[in-house]
Amino acid sequence: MRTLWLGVLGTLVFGVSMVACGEEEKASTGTSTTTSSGAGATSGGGGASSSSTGGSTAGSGGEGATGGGATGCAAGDYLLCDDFEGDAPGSAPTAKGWQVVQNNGATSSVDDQRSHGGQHAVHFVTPSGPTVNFLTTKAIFPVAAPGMYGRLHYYVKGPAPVPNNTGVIHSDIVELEGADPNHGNTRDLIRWGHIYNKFSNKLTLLWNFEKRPRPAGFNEIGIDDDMDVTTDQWHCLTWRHQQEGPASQLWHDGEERMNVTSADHAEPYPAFNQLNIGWTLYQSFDGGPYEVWIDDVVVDDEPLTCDQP
Ligand SMILES: [Ca+2]
Ligand SMILES: [Ca+2]
Repeated sequence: MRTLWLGVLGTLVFGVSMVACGEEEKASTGTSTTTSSGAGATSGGGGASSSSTGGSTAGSGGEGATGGGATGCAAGDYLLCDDFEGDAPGSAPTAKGWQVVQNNGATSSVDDQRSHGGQHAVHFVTPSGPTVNFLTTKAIFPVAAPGMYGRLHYYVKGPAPVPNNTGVIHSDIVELEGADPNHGNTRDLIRWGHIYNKFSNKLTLLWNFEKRPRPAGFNEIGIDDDMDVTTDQWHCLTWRHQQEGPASQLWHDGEERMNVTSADHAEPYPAFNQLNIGWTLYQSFDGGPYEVWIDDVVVDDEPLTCDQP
């Protein structure tokens, strides 16, 4: 079922998000920022993206363990493909041009503790919230095609932290942003994320639309799913954004999540010019740090599946 979570918890979430999402906060977070050039190339950083480590659940997107054939980012023609095999363990994941944007002690370094494919994945550690913890790139934009597609594999270490003040923890795993077509200086942020709701006791998926700074009369829009995302397991996230409509679709482990796919997007989407991935969150919590691994990130102007490189 569809739940307008802001309708239920609007005061709590809205109030916290006002602080957490402020333009000022993000603008001042560049304490660990590093930049390297030329994201988005499709040349492969070391193959071997097929794997038997992914605990994929059912669904058409069945991941891992495919074996054989061309593997790794070199096997596909993508706007962006990163298996993080080109980054040394312990280093920032910048081989493909990501810029690291963090605050409050958050880290995102490549490690070999676990991976979906190959040996490496990015390990996002977020000690407390609200905290920015993103890898960002502008290098793949503008994208000429009307549709934009993405795919990544992610793993949330369990037990996931729980909210300590508010009823929820809202985190963003993929954020696309661009200039608001109707409000100068405002950035539109279209997000796929998760929301842990302590009343339902679920870590579920979320479509979220935010503007920074918020124009008068605009309230953050959020629509959540009803499935409970299991921790300590790799999952595959695939998505589509379409400016016409606008429309968005989300698949989890190959299964389309209709609750968030069919969201009524009353606001026009911007022309995207920045992609952020990671685990940025907006509330304080107990039981941290929040630890998440992301691997095998692909972005393209054509549909993507879980099992292609
Ligand atoms: Ca392509
Ligand atoms: Ca990898």
